[in-house]
Amino acid sequence: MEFERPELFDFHGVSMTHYMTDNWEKVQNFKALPDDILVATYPKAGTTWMSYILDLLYFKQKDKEREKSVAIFDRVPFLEFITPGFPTGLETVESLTTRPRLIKTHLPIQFVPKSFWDNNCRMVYVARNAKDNAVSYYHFDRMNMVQPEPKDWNSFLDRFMEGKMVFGSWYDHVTGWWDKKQTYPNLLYMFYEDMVQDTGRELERLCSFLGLSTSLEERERIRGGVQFDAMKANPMANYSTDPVMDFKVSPFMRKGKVGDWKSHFTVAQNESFDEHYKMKMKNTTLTFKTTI
Ligand code: PPS
Repeated sequence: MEFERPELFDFHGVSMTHYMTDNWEKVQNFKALPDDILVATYPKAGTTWMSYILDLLYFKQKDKEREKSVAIFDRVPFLEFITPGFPTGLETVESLTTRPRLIKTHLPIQFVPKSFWDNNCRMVYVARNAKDNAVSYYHFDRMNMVQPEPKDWNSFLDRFMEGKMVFGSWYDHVTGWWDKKQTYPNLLYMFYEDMVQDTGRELERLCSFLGLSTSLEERERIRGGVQFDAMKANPMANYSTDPVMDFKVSPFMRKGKVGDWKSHFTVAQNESFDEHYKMKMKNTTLTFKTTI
């Protein structure tokens, strides 16, 4: 099947593509259940990693078949996604028979459907430092045929700084969710860098937020299964079964590192990025590690 790269357009003040907005009304009217768990991220911040961790925490013991034959994007559907040739994200959510439903979104805070708030649903947000996030997004847009054409790295980085990316500005996204966390206790805000640095500790934090009592042994088993190399080799987790992705250009599970930005940013790009970053992030208490 041939896929068409979309154009970006302004959607209520956020850059989007029609693959993320064509189902808008239905997405906005989505009826969340009180035990639904929303996995929210800016694209390329660790969504798949968190999704897979949650899936193993809830279903590994109960459903061995799922582990072998159901891809992560069918276990944790992408709520707003709508692309010809696929069931919509919403249809996939509605076909889930297991509980709790784990639901993925990249929506900025102001676009989250109201019923998630009305039902006081639990949400896990994962944030990743801007530089690695931009690099990962660039390679993703190169290999994903339903994303806008990324062109060259330099112009992509300029566009990232301007917030002209699918799902808008990284700066607005991470700070918007951070601000929400201050008043909504059912939101756990996690960092990709912390997960890389100490996956076991972050797993424990996650379990405590979810009220799951897992043994150390069980958490260790999960930790082993969600390591980068294990997920990269796992066809149910590595997106190799998704036809919109061209693995000849780049794998989905690319490097999984903190600090890969150093092999992409020139000295000049780094300086202007840092200056712009300071200005954009001057009013927030949110901070990131760019190396560990
Ligand atoms: S998407 O398309 O928005 O859902 O992508 P997302 O899953 O958010 O991000 C993909 C990046 O996360 C890395 N990744 C991991 N890193 C470390 N450990 C594990 N287990 C892991 N799983 C996914 C993946 O490699 C992408 O980052 P880059 O830097 O491109 O390698």
